[in-house]
Amino acid sequence: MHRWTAVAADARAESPTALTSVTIVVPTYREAENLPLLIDRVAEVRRASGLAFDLLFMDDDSRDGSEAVVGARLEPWVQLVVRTDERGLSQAVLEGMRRARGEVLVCMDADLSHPVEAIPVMVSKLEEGADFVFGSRYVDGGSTADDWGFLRWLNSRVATLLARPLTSVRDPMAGFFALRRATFDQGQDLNPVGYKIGLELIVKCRCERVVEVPIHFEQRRFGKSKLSLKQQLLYLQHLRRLYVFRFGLWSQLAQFLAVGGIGTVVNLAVLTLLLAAGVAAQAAVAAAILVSMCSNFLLNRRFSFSYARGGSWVRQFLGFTAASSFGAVVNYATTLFALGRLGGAPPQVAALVGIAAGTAFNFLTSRYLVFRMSHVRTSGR
Ligand SMILES: Nc1nc2c(ncn2[C@@H]2O[C@H](COP(=O)(O)OP(=O)(O)O)[C@@H](O)[C@H]2O)c(=O)[nH]1
Ligand SMILES: [Mg+2]
Repeated sequence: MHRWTAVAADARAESPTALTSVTIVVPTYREAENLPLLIDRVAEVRRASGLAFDLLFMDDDSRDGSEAVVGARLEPWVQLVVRTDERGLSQAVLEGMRRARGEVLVCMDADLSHPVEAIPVMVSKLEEGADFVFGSRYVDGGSTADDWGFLRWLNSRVATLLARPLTSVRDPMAGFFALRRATFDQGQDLNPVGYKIGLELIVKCRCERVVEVPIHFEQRRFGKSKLSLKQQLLYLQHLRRLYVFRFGLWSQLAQFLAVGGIGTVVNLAVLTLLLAAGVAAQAAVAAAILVSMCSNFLLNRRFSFSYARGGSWVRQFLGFTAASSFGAVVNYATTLFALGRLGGAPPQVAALVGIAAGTAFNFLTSRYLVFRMSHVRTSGR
């Protein structure tokens, strides 16, 4: 731990890019036992590094004595804000960052799992030109406490893998990170759901130079983790929003194609069931198409084009079925055209060309006519 402090102090000496004031934003919920220990550790690093740290606890009305504990230790560089209107880790962090005084903003857990001693190194990385610095368990020199259960490890790895298209960072999940206030101020549309505020910030603040410094991640000693199953499900919703923000039209197309895939399964399942129930083939095929069109509509409205959920669903449904029917005509006409042009190629190749043309037609009309952007209600959906 002392190695970090020494390195950072050297790196900062008289540099024109030196960043001297640092606000450590610590979201807290029922962490009273941990707070005095954390204040002590920050005080020690503060003394050793020469950085002007201040510590801002953002508490969501824990009512567990946190206020009294911090009140007893009050110094000009230690503050506690109690939020009573809403509860949420990411909201608490964002509000803390907006209130923070420092040129550098650091976020860390209150539970002593993140080493305060790494902060001077993180600050020096920002001074060297990084936009964003993560404390990382998964780079060389990083580690986690031995008693991390397999399930928790697996959970963290899967979550990281899902974020891979957004960042090549090995560990964007540890919740320990630093950025310049100026970078934070560039953030557009900050609207986090759930726990992964670091991921939200690197995407929405368009951070390009994201670096990691190794940390040893300690198991919390007091209190319980607040990471619930609900938070983990919210993570999927959060990821989807970040994909839309980063990849725009491409992410809509990917969702549209996935919905089409699901629609195919729905179609075949309904057809199989109806045929098994003795329904005549013509009627069963028509019903299967109708049901899959409805499921495609619902899924596209909920996911691919969720920004348009505020629009009239009747108008959208009629538009979607009309566009899909016309898409079938485009598919048919293109297939016939391709059959004529492709000479000796098997008809399946022409059919694939037709399917591609029909799908492109459906996607473009859905995106630009049926679920037009003019229906956008709020940002970041
Ligand atoms: N203000 C606030 N802080 C929270 C909330 N949920 C968790 N925290 C804090 O956020 C940090 C991370 O939570 P933690 O339970 O350690 O999650 P884990 O590290 O993933 O197990 C801790 O300092 C918690 O006290 C919340 O709803 N509001
Ligand atoms: Mg924690």
